[in-house]
Amino acid sequence: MFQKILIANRGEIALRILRACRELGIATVAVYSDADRAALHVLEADEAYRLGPAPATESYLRGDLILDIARQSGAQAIHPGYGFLSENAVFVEACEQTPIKFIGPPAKAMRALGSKTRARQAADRAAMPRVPGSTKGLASIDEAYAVAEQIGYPVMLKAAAGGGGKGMRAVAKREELKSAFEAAQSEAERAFGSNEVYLEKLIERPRHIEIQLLADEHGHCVYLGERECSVQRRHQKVIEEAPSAVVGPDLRRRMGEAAVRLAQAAGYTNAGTVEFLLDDAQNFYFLEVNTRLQVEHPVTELVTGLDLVHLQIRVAQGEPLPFTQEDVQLRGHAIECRVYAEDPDNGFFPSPGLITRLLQPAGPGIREDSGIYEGWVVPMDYDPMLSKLIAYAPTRELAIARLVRAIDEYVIGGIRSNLGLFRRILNDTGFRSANIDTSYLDRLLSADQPATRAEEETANQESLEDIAALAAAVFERHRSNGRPAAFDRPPSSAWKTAARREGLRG
Ligand code: MV4
Repeated sequence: MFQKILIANRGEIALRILRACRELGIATVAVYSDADRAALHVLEADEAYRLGPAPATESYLRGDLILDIARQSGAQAIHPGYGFLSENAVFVEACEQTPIKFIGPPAKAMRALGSKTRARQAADRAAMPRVPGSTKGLASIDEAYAVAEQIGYPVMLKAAAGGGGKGMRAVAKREELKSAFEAAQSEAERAFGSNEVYLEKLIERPRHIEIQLLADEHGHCVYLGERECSVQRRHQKVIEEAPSAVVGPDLRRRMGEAAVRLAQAAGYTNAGTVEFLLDDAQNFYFLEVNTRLQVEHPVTELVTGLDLVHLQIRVAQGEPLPFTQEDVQLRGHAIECRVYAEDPDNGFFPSPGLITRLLQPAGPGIREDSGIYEGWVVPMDYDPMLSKLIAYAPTRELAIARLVRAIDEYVIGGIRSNLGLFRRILNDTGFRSANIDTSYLDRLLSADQPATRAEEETANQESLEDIAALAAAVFERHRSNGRPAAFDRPPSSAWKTAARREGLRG
């Protein structure tokens, strides 16, 4: 049994893992960069060790230092969270050379599923429906022409080492294939150090549905239902929910059983997610596997009543899954909003800085997984996710109502956030009727473009008001002897810059 776990992450997920450890009576070791000395995960952990300067390559990505700290502190296991080292097979192999357990799949399974062409081959062996196209890298443009001809245009070029939409190109017709192929190859080489690209048939207006898996080290694997993740912008998920409004018991079972077959064929253990595209005729196609705990895992926890982090730790200790597939029952509906320090009115520009006010929502059916506190400076060095606001209710309708209510309670002062965007999505008739696909949010956001002349004039007027407010803020700052003024919504980017400087000095 683990007595001590090192948490190789930061922010809300480090706190999420810390809480699970506390509940299981396991001591915690935090690691941090210079930008995170005052972060909540450092304050809350039993022990904390400095990794290095703010850049992730010099801190949270330093697998060598993290393993040294695990040894030094006497931790028996490392939980990687998501991002950073969580899907790094080289790091997992390094852990496998030591007595320290990586809480996640074995390196071998991670490698087998990490390459998308290899994962497509594994999907075929597991009789899992996948998008038509190649299962090996394209050796030449002539091979690309031949495959595209066979599956029919439009097609999609993808990088085998890619993920999250990077190195991806849609090709409408034969004349566009050559230049897209060459561009995709060089983009893949630059981004991933491998120029392997392959072809798929383009699925139009798909939904993005994923199946949560959990496997122990004794050959048992279960699926924990699906998550609907179609509401996204530039491959960043914005809202996730469970269950999907369009997945019934039969489709769920077929997707779930296919995902389990794939995991078992790859020797997968611990938590993992199989991503699918779902077309408007309810055909599902395997897309890729995420070999980590995901950001959106809470919606699955709420509808299954399970604690995924407890279960990850237990199966990593060698315990068998404490339940079977038949025991897994879905109940109610959960929806998650990813709250970001970014400004939807200004091209989603990141807005890190000092949090001057914080009122966090609570009450019936509300869960907030957060890593922030009043007085903390959100660093500009990492992904600016502030928290995840999750509602749970017996019905989708009531979950939406609870989220809207919670957003109204939520006050984050000093920095911009995307809370207003959620108010808009949750009140949209398309979202309310679950009429969503992967282009849904782009359509919603383009509805207010381009700005009309009248709107531009209003905007000009508002920027004059901003300048007046800024002058008042500067005056207030002087009057209050250098302490920040009590503004919840700083009116301008100049003020943001000032707040950022303030944070850097602190
Ligand atoms: C596709 C697709 C349509 N057809 N593949 C984007 C991220 C990467 N993991 C796979 N992606 C897509 N692959 C075929 N053959 C559309 C997407 C896609 C998408 C997928 C999931 C979630 C959001 C998306 C947004 C745009 C495109």
